[in-house]
Amino acid sequence: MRLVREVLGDDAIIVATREEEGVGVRVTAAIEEDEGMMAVHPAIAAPSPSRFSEPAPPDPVDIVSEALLQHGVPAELNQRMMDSLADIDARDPVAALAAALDHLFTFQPLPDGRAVRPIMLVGPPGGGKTLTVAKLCARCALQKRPVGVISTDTIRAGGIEQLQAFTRVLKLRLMTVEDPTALSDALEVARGSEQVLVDSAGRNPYNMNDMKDLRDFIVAADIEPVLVMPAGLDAVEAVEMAHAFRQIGARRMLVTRLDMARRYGSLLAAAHGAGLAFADASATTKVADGLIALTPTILARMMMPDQQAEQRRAKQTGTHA
Ligand SMILES: Nc1nc2c(ncn2[C@@H]2O[C@H](COP(=O)(O)OP(=O)(O)OP(=O)(O)O)[C@@H](O)[C@H]2O)c(=O)[nH]1
Ligand SMILES: [Mg+2]
Repeated sequence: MRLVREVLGDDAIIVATREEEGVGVRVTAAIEEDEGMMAVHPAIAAPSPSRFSEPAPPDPVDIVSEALLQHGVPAELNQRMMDSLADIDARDPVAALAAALDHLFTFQPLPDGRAVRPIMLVGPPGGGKTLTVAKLCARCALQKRPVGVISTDTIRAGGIEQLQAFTRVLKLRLMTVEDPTALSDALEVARGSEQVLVDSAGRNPYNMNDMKDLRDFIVAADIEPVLVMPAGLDAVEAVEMAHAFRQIGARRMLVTRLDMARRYGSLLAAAHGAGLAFADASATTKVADGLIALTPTILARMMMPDQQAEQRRAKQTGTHA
């Protein structure tokens, strides 16, 4: 009370006090108006606003704008996302970001059950193709769905053995093929499976021979190439890579290493720039922890984890962030 009176004068009254974890005690105080003033101006009969009252909660759109900058979303895409928020009445920042993502991107997670076409994981070296195949195999094996697994990675030393280590544990037969004709034969063998997954060797998107070799595998049968794109690349580089893989037929992008990067701007830029749909996301090296089927809300939550924690805390304590 002494502190409050020092600041607001002798007419000050304490309206509310509340203990806040890690902060101390928050005191809301007001200055009492005299009776005559209240009678003349009924509008101020309510407790007058105080210099210590709760600040207005921040605008969700401002929080999204801040997040897009932090994620290094390139300026033009950033502007488009912000423009798309103009007509949206967002309740909270995650909902606002999800709405912008929904407006500008397509989300098509890989099938959890039967897949119509075999899926070939393609992409730059080291992006996470083999680990992704292992995760998809494990998902099928857990659901007791018959799965066909083929590796075309006879290029890198140890490429086959790496996948074999997983298929052995899952008691799956791994077929290995060296050329497009052999792939076509292996796909015939795996025809009865609910899903057929094909691993491929890492390819340099800027090397024409590399990309031609890969295209030869893709056109050998009715295969869907899915680009595996790691987070953490330069945004312009990611867009150019995505374009190169789109040219050989990729329409979806599975993003990896989300646990190893803090900025997802390059992934948004790649998907938007090359017109690829988001499929699933990988955020762990653990095969058993699998993949995350992306939706606008899930991606928005992943882009604003602090915001999520803050909202949960606010719900529990009844405060605004
Ligand atoms: N932390 C983390 N590591 C990942 C993730 N995905 C893949 N990795 C790791 O990245 C490395 C490369 O993964 P691979 O699956 O071998 O990548 P690849 O695309 O098959 O590589 P190449 O066949 O050499 O082109 C491995 O050490 C993986 O464990 C992920 O989501 N998070
Ligand atoms: Mg590999």
